[in-house]
Amino acid sequence: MDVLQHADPDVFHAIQGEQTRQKYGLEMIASENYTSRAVMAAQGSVLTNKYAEGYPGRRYYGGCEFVDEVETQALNRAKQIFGGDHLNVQPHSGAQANMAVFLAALQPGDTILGLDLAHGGHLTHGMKLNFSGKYFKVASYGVTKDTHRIDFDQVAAQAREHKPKLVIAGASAYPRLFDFARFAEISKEVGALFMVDMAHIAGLVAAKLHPDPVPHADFVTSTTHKTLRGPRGGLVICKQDWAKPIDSAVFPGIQGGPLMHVIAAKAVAFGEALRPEFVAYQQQVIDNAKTLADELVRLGFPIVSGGTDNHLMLVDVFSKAGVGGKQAEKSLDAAGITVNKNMIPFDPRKPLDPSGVRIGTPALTTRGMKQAEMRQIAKWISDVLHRPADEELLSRVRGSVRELAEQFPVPAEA
Ligand code: DSN
Repeated sequence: MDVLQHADPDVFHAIQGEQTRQKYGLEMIASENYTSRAVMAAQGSVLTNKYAEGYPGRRYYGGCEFVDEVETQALNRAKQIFGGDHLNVQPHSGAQANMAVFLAALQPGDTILGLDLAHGGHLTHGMKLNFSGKYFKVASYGVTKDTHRIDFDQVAAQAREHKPKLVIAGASAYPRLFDFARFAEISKEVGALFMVDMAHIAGLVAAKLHPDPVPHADFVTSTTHKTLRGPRGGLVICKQDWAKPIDSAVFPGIQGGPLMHVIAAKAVAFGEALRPEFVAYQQQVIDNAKTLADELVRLGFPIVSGGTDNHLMLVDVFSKAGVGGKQAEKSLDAAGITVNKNMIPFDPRKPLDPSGVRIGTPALTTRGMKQAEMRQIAKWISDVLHRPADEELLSRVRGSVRELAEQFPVPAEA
């Protein structure tokens, strides 16, 4: 960073600002995490200079012997973690991983069936402005009104009615375990392919603390930067029959040169995920989420589905505190607690100012926080949400947040 300070003070200044924000605030966006310094070192390495279109041993450029080693390490380690017949670690993101599956398995105009965005689904599972919604017909399923769990009667009914070519399981805001076997059964019944987007839960799957999608799905896609705690990027795992179509869909289908520095960082993160302490970390992520959810319930906040089995929860802030998700996000941020506004299932309000906020524990758990800290944070969240415009309170909580944050260094500083 010294080099950058002298070479480009403007960019350096912005990065310093972000580093300070990450250090003194409480990062509770469920899809974010802190990578290790080793992951960042690989990502900031000379591998960013290298073009390597193709795959290990069959590249379109010379000088690929070392990047071949790196990509092979990433592939071997990912396979050790997740199993699966064939893997591709080149997707630049989770959206690219999903796009590769669509390109490999579907024709424009085919039908997909995924979780409704308003019930916790993802943009790439059929949102109308996304490629998935523009080039494919979209059918959706949701959660039940009473349990807020996936409504499998609806999944089956929608599958029978729309005869999708691809059924998708996976979510951005779903706090319960996925029953992948049941999805696979329904897909099979209607002759559909089955894809699981495990981006949010990949770390839990790696630690065997969430049911494993790999045996059940034709395709499993993921990001590498959420609970998995690697660099920003994507990954596809598929059955052997799909190996060639997936590889050609990633390159040359939707991408050119792979980001070898990111693939190196993925390899490092996969190495970390193979260590025993990674399982303890993921267990703590879940324990922290359960404690936080229980405490918020105790303080009177309705939590979607009544709690959580994973790393995140959806809190209905509007019905308890009369504050919309937009204001809740803003006031919590002013108090040093970063979350995102989020629709809750059957939300009477609009996406830009919904009834809920989504809260996750992966990043704070990486800093070493445990149940006692979660209880304290729940109290601060409750205080802020009851008096979201009280500047004096927000500033007091911000001070306390900073004191707590200082006791738990972020990996970039440790
Ligand atoms: N944007 C991510 C999330 O926050 O869940 C999903 O891609």
